[in-house]
Amino acid sequence: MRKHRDGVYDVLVVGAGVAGLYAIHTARQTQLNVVCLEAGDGVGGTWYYNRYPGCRCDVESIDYSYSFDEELQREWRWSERYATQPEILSYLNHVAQRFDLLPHIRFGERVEQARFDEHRSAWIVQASSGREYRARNIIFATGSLSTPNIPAIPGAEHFTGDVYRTAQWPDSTPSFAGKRVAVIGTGSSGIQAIPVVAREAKSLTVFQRTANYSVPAFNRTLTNDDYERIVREYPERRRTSRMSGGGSPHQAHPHNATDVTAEERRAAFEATWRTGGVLFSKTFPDQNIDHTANKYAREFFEEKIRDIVRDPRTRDDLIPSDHPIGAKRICTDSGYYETFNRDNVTLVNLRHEPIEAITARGILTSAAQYEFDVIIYATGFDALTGTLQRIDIQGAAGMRLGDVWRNGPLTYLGMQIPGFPNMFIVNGPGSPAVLANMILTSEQQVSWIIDLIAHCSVIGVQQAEPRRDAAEKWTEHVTELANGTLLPLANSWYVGANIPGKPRTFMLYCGGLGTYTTICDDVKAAGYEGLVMT
Ligand code: N01
Repeated sequence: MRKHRDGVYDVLVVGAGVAGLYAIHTARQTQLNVVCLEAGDGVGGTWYYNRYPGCRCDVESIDYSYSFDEELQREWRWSERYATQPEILSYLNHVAQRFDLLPHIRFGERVEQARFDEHRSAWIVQASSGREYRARNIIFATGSLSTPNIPAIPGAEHFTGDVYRTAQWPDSTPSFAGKRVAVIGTGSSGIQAIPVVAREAKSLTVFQRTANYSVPAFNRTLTNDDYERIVREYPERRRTSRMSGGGSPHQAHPHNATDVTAEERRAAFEATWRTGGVLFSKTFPDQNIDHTANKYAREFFEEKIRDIVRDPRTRDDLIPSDHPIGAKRICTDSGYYETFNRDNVTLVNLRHEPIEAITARGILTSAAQYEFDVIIYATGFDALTGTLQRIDIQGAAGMRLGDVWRNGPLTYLGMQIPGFPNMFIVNGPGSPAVLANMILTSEQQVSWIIDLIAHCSVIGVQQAEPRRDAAEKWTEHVTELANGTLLPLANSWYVGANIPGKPRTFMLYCGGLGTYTTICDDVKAAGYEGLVMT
């Protein structure tokens, strides 16, 4: 691989997931020399680590796929409407091979420190192997959800059975046959794993702290006819998706929920319910803004769940009462609520009986001692900032990222931070990230970043970083937009509420992918307004 004469890469990418792979490809296409450091032993990021049973994407496979190469788009055949983790991982491996990205990736190489050398205008990176890398630019493609949250439950280390974490699942799937299994956590991961584990285990006990909203996926296989139509519609589908709020072609109802009749409302909710999953949150334009509109959506949801779950107490426990629907990402399930009608499944409501400790034989709540052979933690992530804050990142004058972000993340366009020249984040705080289709957000942000790097190289700029006032203005804008919605009202990972001590701030840009793209394009067209280039 070609390096600069002085051993400094043009671009060092951290992470070989969806964004990292595209960053390698784009850098190469732009004649930049690039190296990627990946902590895991394979490509895929999220899809490499989250191998738990039932793991799927909640965005349709034909949308959750790269759009940058028409042949790839035409030739790759997704087998189901919502792809499984193994199928997505094999797709990402295919992409890495097809575009010859593997020679650029150093596997098993975790970045421990990244320090900016102002005199050389280069990042000096220390990796877990002890090797040092130097690069003019560093792109953290480390994912929004890549550092698992491991709750500090007293006595957890004393449990003598098997312990699994959905976010760090072993390569070979363990058998739960004949076993008494506990799952802690009912977010998207738990909700996907629970129905599958329940079918195999002798018994399954689900420990739920906060009831969540989940909508069935209505998953199905994709036929040849589907594919003929998809290939025909792809150009328009992609165009609409890129300019949409969520990065998929689905549009909300033309009127607000509060402006239509009860019959029209019901028909619209029924239609998006049948479309499946997280899309239910996009039924009406005012659903995530207006309490009354949100209440209508909650009532519709509640009715559906009451029709499914037979046991009255379990039914009551499963219905959320403490946050608006959609203020946490709506989960997408296959048979989640039906699972609680099985004789071998029990729900424990931790609001009534909190966990006090984990013991050698199981879980002790304030009401009972439960015995298990297996405990599965589906307890989420230190999202958006957690991974970056665990790396010793030092910008100009030794400024540490951990200090700059102590009271919450500060970014310009979610991609750059003042005081950290030539450093970029993909799908970080201040960007749409998980509020949209992350393959399209990755393509959009990586393209913008690589264009800027190429521009600097052409015009002889050594260092580019945002002005502090520009970053402050952007971050205030991100907060203001969120405050105009119901999104900050849940104790979600969007606001850092799942991590004790994390500053509470709504971290994502919720103005939609299309608007965000236009803003980024305008900044570029205005000669990278808001940046200081030296
Ligand atoms: O994590 P979560 P996740 N004691 O944070 C509970 C994406 N994703 O991995 O709500 C007891 O949502 C916690 O309870 P509470 C998607 O963006 C997508 O499931 O904090 N319980 C909660 O129930 C998603 O939003 C897909 O009260 C504890 C659960 O653990 C994001 O990843 C699939 C606890 C964590 O839920 C995160 O989802 C999977 C404790 N001490 C993930 N600590 C798809 O594409 C935490 N909990 C479908």
